[in-house]
Amino acid sequence: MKKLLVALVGLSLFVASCGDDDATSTTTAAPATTTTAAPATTAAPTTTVPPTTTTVGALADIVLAEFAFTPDTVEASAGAELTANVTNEGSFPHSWTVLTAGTTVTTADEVTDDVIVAGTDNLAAGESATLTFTVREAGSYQIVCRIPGHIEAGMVGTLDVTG
Ligand SMILES: [Cu+2]
Repeated sequence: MKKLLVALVGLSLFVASCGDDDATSTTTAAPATTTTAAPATTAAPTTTVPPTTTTVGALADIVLAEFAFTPDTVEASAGAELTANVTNEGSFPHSWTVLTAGTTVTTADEVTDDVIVAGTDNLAAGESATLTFTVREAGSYQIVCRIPGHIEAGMVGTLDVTG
């Protein structure tokens, strides 16, 4: 009896699959597994540590502290608008200043207006700023903190722009 039922089910599946359209496969693609985030159930604030390298389509979160940028390397596409949300989580003032391609400085004195592509003001401890800019040419751009002494202390990074 069970055997017969299985056979019938098999037959009906066969009939169903040989339906109206024999030109195209009848195996319809399963709906893509939805990756919608489940409603947040965690109450704790997320304090995710940014990776050391961030790929930037449009947005980068940059943290300034003594004496480093996190992440220290940012990747972007030439011609794409970049928005950097820069927060000084350190105790001293800091800046996040992108220099022109080919410019490499070793002290803040060398960071003159003509070598700055974009940069925040000097941000006091706890301050943040949003910087929106577009780099049109591919290349490697040095990022520095222009507070005197901070480049020497290690506050340098790189903006890698790919064409
Ligand atoms: Cu600094």
